[in-house]
Amino acid sequence: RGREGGGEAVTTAREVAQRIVSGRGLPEETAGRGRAPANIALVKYWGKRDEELNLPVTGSLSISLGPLGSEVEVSPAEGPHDAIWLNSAPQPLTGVFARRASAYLDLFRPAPGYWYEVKARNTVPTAAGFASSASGFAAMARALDDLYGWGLSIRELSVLARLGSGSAARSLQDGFVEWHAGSAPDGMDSYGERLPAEWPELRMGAVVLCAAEKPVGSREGMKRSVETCEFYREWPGRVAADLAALKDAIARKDMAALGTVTEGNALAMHALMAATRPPIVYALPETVAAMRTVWAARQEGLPLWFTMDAGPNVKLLFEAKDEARVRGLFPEVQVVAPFG
Ligand code: 2P0
Repeated sequence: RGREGGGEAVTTAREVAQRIVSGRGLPEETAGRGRAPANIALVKYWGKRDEELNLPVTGSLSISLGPLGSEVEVSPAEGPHDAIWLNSAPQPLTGVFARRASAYLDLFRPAPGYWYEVKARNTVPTAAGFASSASGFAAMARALDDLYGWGLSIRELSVLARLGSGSAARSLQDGFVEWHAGSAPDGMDSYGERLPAEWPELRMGAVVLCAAEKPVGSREGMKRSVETCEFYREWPGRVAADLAALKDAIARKDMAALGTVTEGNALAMHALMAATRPPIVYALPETVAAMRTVWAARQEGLPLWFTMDAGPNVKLLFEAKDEARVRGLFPEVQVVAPFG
């Protein structure tokens, strides 16, 4: 897997970005602002067909977390380097956050030696266990669009956000968002699209079991799975079936069907991870205990399901009418109403 070989000219992320914004010159404003929601995948993204452009092997489908996400302000700066702030704190240029932000800004510099100041703020509680890189890059794409006055479509913004982080393609809209895998080598058909569905009673709960840094990042982990997991070939077919079942469940507002697909897809992804070499296991004893609590509660009639990402924390899925019982089981849960 990976990039097409055979002497074909490969498309770089900067080429894609410049094609989208081409001929639309210098900033129109002195500062641009953007905000974007975090998202949690119900059918997961795990594996790329192109690492430069963050093009996925499969589609995925997430739910956005409304007010929880990122806000970014970007403006041209004096230099001689970018100035990057996170939650009001200046970020060291050699740190992971500033390096990733500057690498993304490289896609949008009108000329070498053109610098930016970025002020990023996460509205996700830092320890909530909701990823912020997706909302961060989506908010950054929106802020750049505002700064330059490009007037890009949601679809174009989603492609630009994806160049920063794959899952950011799903953070341009609220509600349920499907990220189409696409098949074009330049990825112009790989973007997030909102499903025409509302589910005001739906709730997502974050249960933080461990806030420590994860042992293997998603980027490295999914690459390793594609290269070494002998079951990876089963994954695209599984995702296709799960996507179809999930969209059907959403259209019918069938909580049991949504929960069953979501929980099963997360467990299948974690099985892929475990069968990767060397193995990747994110679950802690507390993670397994939380899973068992959910299963036992479901046996007793509580409509409650979970999902997990590339870490030990658990996210719960349920409906508003069951919130008190869920809080009884998980007193520390942070509950989000994705549809406000
Ligand atoms: C997801 N994850 O669908 C899956 C589930 C983690 C587990 O998207 O390399 O940070 O920037 O494209 O988007 C996390 O991966 O990776 C992720 P890159 P990203 O939410």
